[in-house]
Amino acid sequence: MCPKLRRHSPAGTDQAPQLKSKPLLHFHPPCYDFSRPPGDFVKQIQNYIDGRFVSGVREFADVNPADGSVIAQVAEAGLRQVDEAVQAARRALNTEWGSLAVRERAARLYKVADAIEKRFDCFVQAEVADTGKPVSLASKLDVPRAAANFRVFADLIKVSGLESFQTQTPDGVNALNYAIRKPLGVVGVITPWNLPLLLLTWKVAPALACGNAVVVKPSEETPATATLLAEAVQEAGIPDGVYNVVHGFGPGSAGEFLTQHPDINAITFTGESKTGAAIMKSAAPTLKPVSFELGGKNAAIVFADCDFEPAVNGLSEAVFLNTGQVCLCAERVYVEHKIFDRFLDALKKKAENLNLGWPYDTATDFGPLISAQHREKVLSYFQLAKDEGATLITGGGIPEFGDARDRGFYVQPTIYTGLSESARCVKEEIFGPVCHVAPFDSEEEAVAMANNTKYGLAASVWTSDLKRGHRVAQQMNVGITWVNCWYLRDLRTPFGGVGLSGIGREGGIHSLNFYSELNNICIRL
Ligand code: NAD
Ligand code: 6OD
Repeated sequence: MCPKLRRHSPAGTDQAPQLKSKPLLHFHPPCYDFSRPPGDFVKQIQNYIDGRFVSGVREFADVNPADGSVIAQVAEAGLRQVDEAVQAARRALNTEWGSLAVRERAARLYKVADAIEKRFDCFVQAEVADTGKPVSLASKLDVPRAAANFRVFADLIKVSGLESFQTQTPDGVNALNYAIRKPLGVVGVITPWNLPLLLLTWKVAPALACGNAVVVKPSEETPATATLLAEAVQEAGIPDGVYNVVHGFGPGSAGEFLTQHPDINAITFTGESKTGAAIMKSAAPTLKPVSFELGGKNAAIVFADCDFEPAVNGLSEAVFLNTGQVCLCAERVYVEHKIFDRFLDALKKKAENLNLGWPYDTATDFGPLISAQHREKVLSYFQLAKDEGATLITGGGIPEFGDARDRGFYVQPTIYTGLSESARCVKEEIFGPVCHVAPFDSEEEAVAMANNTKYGLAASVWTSDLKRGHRVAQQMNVGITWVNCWYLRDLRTPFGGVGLSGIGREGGIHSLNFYSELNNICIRL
């Protein structure tokens, strides 16, 4: 049985329900030995370089956010390990991998997707233990999306086609121009903790589809699934050195070493806006191209003519999914005056009905925050909201369970109203299960309030008037606007933000364009 499940099985108040599906008994490589004796549940998570699991310069603890227990010791990569990973990736570009036909590369990506699905329970268990997210969410979103990322980009690379132009100059010369797609080389992939496997594969799959090799640096909070992916990649026949994992932190650690490394050809990063700024600075001397998916302070606009119940349900998801730790979550909700009180009351009921359970309980729909440090940050905003004069509608504190969850990092789902548009709680990204709800009277006012931010990742608009839906969506100063839905994804669509929310777009052809160099060839006919 997976030790992360066993962790909560002793009788008494710590008892937690088991996963319904059967956990894997054994999982290789031995750094993930789930067959260790009861009680001995601390695992070793190692770096993965050139097809081998290797230690680092020191170890750090991987903590279960549900009860604060240590679930693994993680090997932190130093400069040497990062350099070895980069050199292994460079060498891999000159092996079979560098000359594989596109169709064969795609075939191996399909096999990675199959290998993820074969280990479905293991990935779910590792993701749940690392993040504290409900098992229902990891099984429905994170792990299936990881497999889908590989399949979608394998499909796309096969049909991405080449641009070509037949050229005729005024003096009668004819030429044929066509562009071929070449890999960038070695791509550094740096990812956050909120959707660890989903966001990592969202970058790794298109990078590999384009023929690159990667060195990934998952968040120090969530090292497990990136490491598990190594076995899936191996099983799929992807040569050693194409996929490497280095563990560690940002500044003065593996993250920074990667961004500074002269043999890394590009950096793709998802995380906080201020980290993006630091990475840009450290990648500047070597002029690495960057793709940045950053923070947000997303708005939702709810018109009085919305389909009320679906809008309340949609907003409840948009605010509280993954305990509010999705970059697309709505932290600012603007509701037309005519339905303001009714809507606020309905959203409050949804918040109060969320099931704050053990992550492994299939009935749980709201887990802890990622860490003690992140909880401090979220609680400091709860205090700030009070200081700024907010009216608390629900939540605002720490729930009490009377069991080991009290040692975890839970906060209550929280709703405020009554703040001015210039309040810090309305301006700054909190990244927790909290929103501020404010009324508006006119469409113009709602659009102006929604756009009054330095961020620009996502927005949602809730209305039964289709014309208004289009009109308002087109005025949103963001990268993605949903109308009458939220986080409904088609992986072929452009994804990214404006302002402090990012640089560039990934998704579909946009990912292929970032992860490859186009070489235009002009042939005089
Ligand atoms: P973070 O920026 O603190 O860390 C992200 C990654 O960057 C981690 O792996 C971390 O170790 C690494 N890192 C930190 N400093 C670094 C440095 N100086 N050099 C190199 N690497 C460094 O972000 P987080 O706390 O893990 O994630 C939460 C943030 O991510 C929120 O702001 C959220 O909005 C954002 N996010 C954005 C998207 C998006 O698609 N736009 C998606 C998910 C999360
Ligand atoms: O679904 C995706 O492709 C994606 N990039 C989601 C980002 C979520 C942010 O937390």
